[in-house]
Amino acid sequence: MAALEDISVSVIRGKQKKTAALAQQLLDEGVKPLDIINNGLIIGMTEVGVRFKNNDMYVPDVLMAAKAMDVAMSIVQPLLVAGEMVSMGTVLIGTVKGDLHDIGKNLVIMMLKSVGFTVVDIGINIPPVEFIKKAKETNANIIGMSALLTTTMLHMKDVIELLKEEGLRDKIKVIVGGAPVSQDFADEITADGYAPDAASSTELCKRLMAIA
Ligand code: B1M
Repeated sequence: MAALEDISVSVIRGKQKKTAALAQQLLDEGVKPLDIINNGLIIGMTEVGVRFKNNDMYVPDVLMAAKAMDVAMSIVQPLLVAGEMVSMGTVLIGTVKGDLHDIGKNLVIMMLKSVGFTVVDIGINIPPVEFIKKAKETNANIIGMSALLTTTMLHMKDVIELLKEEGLRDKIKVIVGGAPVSQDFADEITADGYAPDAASSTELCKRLMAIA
């Protein structure tokens, strides 16, 4: 029997093959995909964040851990979204200009998909104009922006300003998140909502779509 702790440790150690094998084993043993993510993979990645901050892990180790997490996600994620769900709305999501961090964004995407939102992932390092262009193309109900750097989070305001200029501000809701982002910052830039983590982003989007 594998334990969720085993997969957390495997992510921390950046073991791709082992993490993938453990994900499959846990699934085979009947552990729910969401449990594997929340109580295994995320716990591991959170610890990676703490160790990186304390200089107990360095960039290459962190990249290996992120890769191990990605590999396991590719096994677990399809099972989360499986099932016939009516779309709750379209969320366009990306990491803002100058920012390459996507682990948190990808978790948010996975969670949103798992509860039935259609999610359009436009990737990382996305300039404001691209957010607006893609939102128009996909008829997005919500634009979600992620930022992990105190320097790049400032671009979130630019997207909101551009939405206003395009006359779209009252048609498209805006949510923001990422480690340096806070409710105060979201209020300051007049975003419609802030989610501190992937799980609460689903509740926020449901609320904004008036589903919850
Ligand atoms: Co970077 N990095 N990094 N990094 N990195 C941080 C963010 C940092 C805090 C580390 C530190 O110094 N302690 C620091 C930022 C400091 C600051 O701005 N105040 C930092 C730095 C400085 C840098 C570089 C500048 C380092 C360098 O090159 N000198 C560089 C910048 C590159 C760039 O973006 N231009 C850089 C590079 C990298 C890697 C490439 C090595 C790698 C990213 C790999 C990848 O994403 N594919 C990396 C990583 C992994 C981290 C840490 C260790 C972990 C981030 C992470 O994935 N956390 C991070 C340290 C830390 O956070 N303690 C750090 C796990 C993830 C699940 O959490 O992303 O917060 P998070 O997402 C959460 C919530 O925030 C929320 O839900 C998620 C899940 O619960 N959320 C949302 C996120 N987005 C949301 C959107 C929403 C709603 C909720 O709605 C739309």
